[in-house]
Amino acid sequence: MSDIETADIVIIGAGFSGLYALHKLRDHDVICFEAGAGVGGTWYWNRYPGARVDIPSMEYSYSFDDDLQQEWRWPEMFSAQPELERYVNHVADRFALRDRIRLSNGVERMRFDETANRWHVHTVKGDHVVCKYVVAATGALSAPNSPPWPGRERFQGEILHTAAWPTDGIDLTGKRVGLIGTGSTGIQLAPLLAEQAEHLTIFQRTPAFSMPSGNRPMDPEHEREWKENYPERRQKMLQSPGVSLLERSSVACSEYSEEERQQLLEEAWTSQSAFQLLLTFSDIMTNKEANDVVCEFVRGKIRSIVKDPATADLLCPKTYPIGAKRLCIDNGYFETFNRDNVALVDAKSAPIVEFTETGLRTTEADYDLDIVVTATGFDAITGAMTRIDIEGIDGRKLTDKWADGPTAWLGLVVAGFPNLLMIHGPLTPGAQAQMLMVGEWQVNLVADIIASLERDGYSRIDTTEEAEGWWAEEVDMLSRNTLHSLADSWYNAKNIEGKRGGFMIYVGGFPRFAQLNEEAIGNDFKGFVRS
Ligand code: NA7
Repeated sequence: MSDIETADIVIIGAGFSGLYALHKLRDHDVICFEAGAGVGGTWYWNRYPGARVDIPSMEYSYSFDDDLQQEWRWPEMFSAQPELERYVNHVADRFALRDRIRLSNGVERMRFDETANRWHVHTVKGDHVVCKYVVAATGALSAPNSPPWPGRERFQGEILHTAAWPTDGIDLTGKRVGLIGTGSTGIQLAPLLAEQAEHLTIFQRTPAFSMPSGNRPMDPEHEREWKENYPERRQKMLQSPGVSLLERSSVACSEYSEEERQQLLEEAWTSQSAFQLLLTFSDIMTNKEANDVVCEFVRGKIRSIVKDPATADLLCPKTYPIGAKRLCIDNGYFETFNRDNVALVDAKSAPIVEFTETGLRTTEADYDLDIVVTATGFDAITGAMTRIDIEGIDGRKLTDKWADGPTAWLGLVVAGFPNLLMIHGPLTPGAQAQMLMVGEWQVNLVADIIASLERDGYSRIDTTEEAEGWWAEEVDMLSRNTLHSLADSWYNAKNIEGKRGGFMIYVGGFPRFAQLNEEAIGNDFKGFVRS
């Protein structure tokens, strides 16, 4: 048991947001705890073959330091995990952040002392820090989901989760591999597993919509243009709903002829800019008929790529609108099913039941496997927080408060848990906007809030259940006005059996989100309670 230490601020997580928070708040006495053995968060843990960001790297990079964005050279348009990890390590060194980061030392318990207005933060290594503020940069996709199939201990082979991939990799030569999960992760990984393994069996519960990433080596002209115009482009990004420079159509699908629609969709498909497809018509996310046109276009692509008609049909999503959950971006996923050593199993009609000694059992058959890779996603958005034992005012636990779903004013502060400020908390834009820049923006907001509290002599910032209710209503209203709620996914907690909660992502676009935050702060901290 170590001594009790004090600090102004504890930051949880040394991912992209946590690192920037450390830099931004460096004039305070700050300690950053990180569960991983290295910095990078998502880009530290998700080191499976094929892991790659689905947003162009000139955009998916820090904007806070112009020298950094001018000097850094991204070798590819969409960076792979090793490059993102190299970048984040460079940032940690360049801005001298490492001496305040404690690696392999995740926070496991926190309690708010309401008399002293201090958080007591306890870590897995026994550190105990008493601090004024906690900035939770815990990540939206950082608590891996491992479905509780029985029999894990009797399986003679190896079970891996994509978010905890061995740092020195794994040799799949000559192995029979099972891959469970066909979301963004499974879809990135499958082609590489198929190339290495003797045989690959892919267990699919729900087929996913995916489009080609168009990744390629960095085009020097593209890089030069960006670097010459970085400030204006970053500004323009912050003015767009998804914090991106993708072109949004202002024309509804019905205004085009069938021929024009197909031509526009074809252009988007081959545009080499991921997600452009979802912006082809103005009403894709609000009008089911418009959405159906895009769905059918993608199903047509799948049928044209995959040679076996039965496999192609099984790979075609038919039960939810495209874009209602994150569109996947792939490098040859559907082509993988034309290989002789790849098989697709329908884990919807015959769900996985258990691990056996030699592999996996579904309700219909046994599969002999040497390695099972679970690409089964995350206890997203709330999991990283609820896996910490957090106790607020009157001994109330965050897990109890959020038992039916998360609440938070502006997605930032939870009533009864003062001085705990969340980056990418529930009910914020999350994956509906470019997370790196939204993270920077939220960190700046948090720094302003802390500065103003200190300046005005407050020692506590909280919110009310009433304000949480306003925000819940805003988030709910926005999602109900779109087709987002028509899919089960990590956006609405329906990816995990038994998890409760409504739609957890703010889909009103970043500019509106930012404006509402700024108005609340500017309006004498409306919805907050300072004391
Ligand atoms: P996702 O998108 O949540 O995908 C997880 C996949 O695992 C998905 O295909 C799930 O099927 C499948 N899954 C989960 N539980 C089971 C069980 N019990 N049986 C069979 N299949 C299961 O996670 P990813 O890691 O791929 O991507 C997360 C985000 O990272 C992504 O959205 C991007 O923003 C980057 P389901 O669809 O639930 O039927």
